[in-house]
Amino acid sequence: GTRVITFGTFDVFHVGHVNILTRAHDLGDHLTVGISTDELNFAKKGRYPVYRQEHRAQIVGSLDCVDEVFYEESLDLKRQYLLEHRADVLVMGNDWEGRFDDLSDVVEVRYLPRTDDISTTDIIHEIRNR
Ligand code: C2G
Repeated sequence: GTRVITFGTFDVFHVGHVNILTRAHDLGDHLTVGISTDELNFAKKGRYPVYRQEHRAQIVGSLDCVDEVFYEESLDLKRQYLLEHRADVLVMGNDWEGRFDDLSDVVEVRYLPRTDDISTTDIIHEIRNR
């Protein structure tokens, strides 16, 4: 069967996350999700996620459309992760358009449209301003 893989932080889990994960699931027979670690987020964005990695992994791993989760510790290990998990298709939101094209020799790279008008950052601001 076709093995699909995707990556993300999935902090303050919302409907945009549901949409990309269900669409990723529908592209194959098995979906693996790499959950960006707290330290990777700190390195990338200069802040820690609201939800710690264990909770983010538990939430994503509890979905019917997700078969397996693991921790993504570095952006530079993508190729290794794809091989370890025997991925056929890499799915990313189109905010990453073009960024992983160099992996096309090991997987089919698919960028799916993001869900409009929702993001973790907006939710954090919305809560803060109440
Ligand atoms: N997403 C979406 N629509 C939104 C918000 C997010 O489709 N409104 C998608 C993103 O495009 C991404 C996934 O949901 O594919 C997870 O988003 P983030 O948690 O923001 O992931 P990010 O921090 O970009 O981590 O290795 C790559 C990175 O670790 C991806």
